[in-house]
Amino acid sequence: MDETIFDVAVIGLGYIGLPTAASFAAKGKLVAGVDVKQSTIDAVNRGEVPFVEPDMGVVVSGAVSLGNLVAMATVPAADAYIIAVPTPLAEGNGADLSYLRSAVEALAPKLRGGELVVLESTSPPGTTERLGAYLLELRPDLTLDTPGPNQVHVVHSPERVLPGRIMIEMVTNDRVIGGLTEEGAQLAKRLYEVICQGEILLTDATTAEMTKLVENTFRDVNIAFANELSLICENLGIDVWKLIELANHHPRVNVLRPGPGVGGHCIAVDPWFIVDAVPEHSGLIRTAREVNDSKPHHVVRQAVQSLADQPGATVAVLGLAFKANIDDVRESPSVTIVQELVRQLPESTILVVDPNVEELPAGLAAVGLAGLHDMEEAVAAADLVMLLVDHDEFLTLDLQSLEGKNVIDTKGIWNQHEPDASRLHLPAGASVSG
Ligand code: SAJ
Repeated sequence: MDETIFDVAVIGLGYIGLPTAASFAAKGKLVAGVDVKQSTIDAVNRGEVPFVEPDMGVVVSGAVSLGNLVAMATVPAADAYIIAVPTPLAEGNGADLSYLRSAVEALAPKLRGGELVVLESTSPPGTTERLGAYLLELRPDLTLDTPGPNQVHVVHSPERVLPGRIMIEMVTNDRVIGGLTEEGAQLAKRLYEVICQGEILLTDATTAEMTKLVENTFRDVNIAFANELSLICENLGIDVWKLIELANHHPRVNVLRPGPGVGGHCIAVDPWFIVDAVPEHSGLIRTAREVNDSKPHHVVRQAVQSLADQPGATVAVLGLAFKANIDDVRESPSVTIVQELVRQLPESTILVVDPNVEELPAGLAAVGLAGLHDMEEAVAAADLVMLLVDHDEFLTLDLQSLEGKNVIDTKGIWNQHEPDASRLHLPAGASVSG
């Protein structure tokens, strides 16, 4: 029997690969989704999304039931390969490219010549060129830049969608495509036009890699400014939320929001790839990273100080995910904060609440926490309530329940100066610090 040749094979069915695969399949392409995790393969083939992301369920289940999306463990033959595997931080601030190497090793034997290979994973400058070189090492019969039947087109097209808005941004965001060759970039443009309504901008591969890193670094540096302001304001005894609200009335000022630190697998990671590439000129970027990384420890210090004369106090921690209304706990500052609280407040009971997270991450189970708690019950039992994530559910908390308790509101959602928070007047007796 002839082997099926898929239109697109997406390698890695995570937060980016799965919605990408489903979006192509929804547009009528025959798509293979490849993953190393059997539970992910089984979930997708049942039409289910194995994580929380708005609007993705209906697209995945529709694509699977139409027969356009099939998940599998091995890479099949395809006309286009999209690599969407993790590129996490390695020792010494570089990227761990081992998943990428495995993906290239898995697809190399399938190439017949003429295919498009797209790297979507966020990558340090030069990675796409190295990917191409590795491909040629594995398949010396192929070529990257000599036109002909043996040419394989390698490009980088960084994913730029925002968790929580992935299905919308996958379609509406502009897309940058950097090719090792102009022809490759054009081929990739024609592919992405199938799912992307935004502008498609063509460049070289290294500029495309840097574009993605710069976007996340821009955000990191700006969040670091907000986080630094929160520390300065604490020292000056002024309200950082009010200050930012006032400053943002200026037509060219848009200060971001302070918080308990920067989480996620992108913004907390990508700036290091630039620092690693050109350390001698990355002082500002490095400092911003350090400011954001220090913020969880500052929040822990605030908590410990506020309980100095209450040994054995109960602490309710609201929010474990790395940001609002998602279930992703990767690099979450909350996880660091809870771990530190357990260590520094050994006599205290720590009650963790997160309506989006089903089970405690391993790092918290390992420090002896038993499970997750109901918001109202945890707050009722607590001497100190710490708000770490602005999940919608926490906005609905009856603020009378905070009466007489210490409150650390790192997101400013219970702050009476919030412009949209007329209902959020704190009861007498509650003290809030941000
Ligand atoms: N945060 C703040 N203050 C703010 C905004 C964010 O403390 O004013 C914190 C969040 O709470 C969270 C972290 O920063 O812990 C990151 O959240 P985010 O919403 O800024 O970004 P991510 O990591 O969910 O997604 C980013 C996006 N990049 C940009 O907006 C430039 C997204 O478009 C990328 O596709 C994604 O990284 C990625 O995968 O690289």
